[in-house]
Amino acid sequence: MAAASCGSGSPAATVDGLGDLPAEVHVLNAWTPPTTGDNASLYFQAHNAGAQTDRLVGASCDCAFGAEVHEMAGGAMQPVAGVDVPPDTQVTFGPGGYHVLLIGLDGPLKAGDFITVTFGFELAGEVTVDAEVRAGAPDDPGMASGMPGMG
Ligand SMILES: [Cu+2]
Repeated sequence: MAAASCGSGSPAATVDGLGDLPAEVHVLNAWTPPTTGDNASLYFQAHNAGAQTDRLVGASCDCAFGAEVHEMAGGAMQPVAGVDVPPDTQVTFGPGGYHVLLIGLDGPLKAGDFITVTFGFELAGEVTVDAEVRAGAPDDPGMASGMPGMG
């Protein structure tokens, strides 16, 4: 799988009105905990290799009815319009912070499965990666108690 390797993304798009400056964002290390529920939080890093601040504005997955960009604020999650990714910067979308919520899953997500997720960036356009369904990740508060790694 190439999902965790920088430089494996889609070809760079051109920024309108900015000449040939490339807009290039890589999504790295995308994963989600296993679930039998309707929704799942998706975590990843977004690396902006371009010269302009880009912005994550949406996502989609064939595995789910919809997806929203969320943040955790005061212990509750809420939708946000977008998340800026400055140039030459890697922004972490992780447990307790920004994440993408997959809404209305078609079926259970089992450890070891991969789901294909397409992210929408304002400048870079669509970036598609395979996200791993990963049990017992050490930084996942939902898995921290009770269930040591299943794999
Ligand atoms: Cu959320």
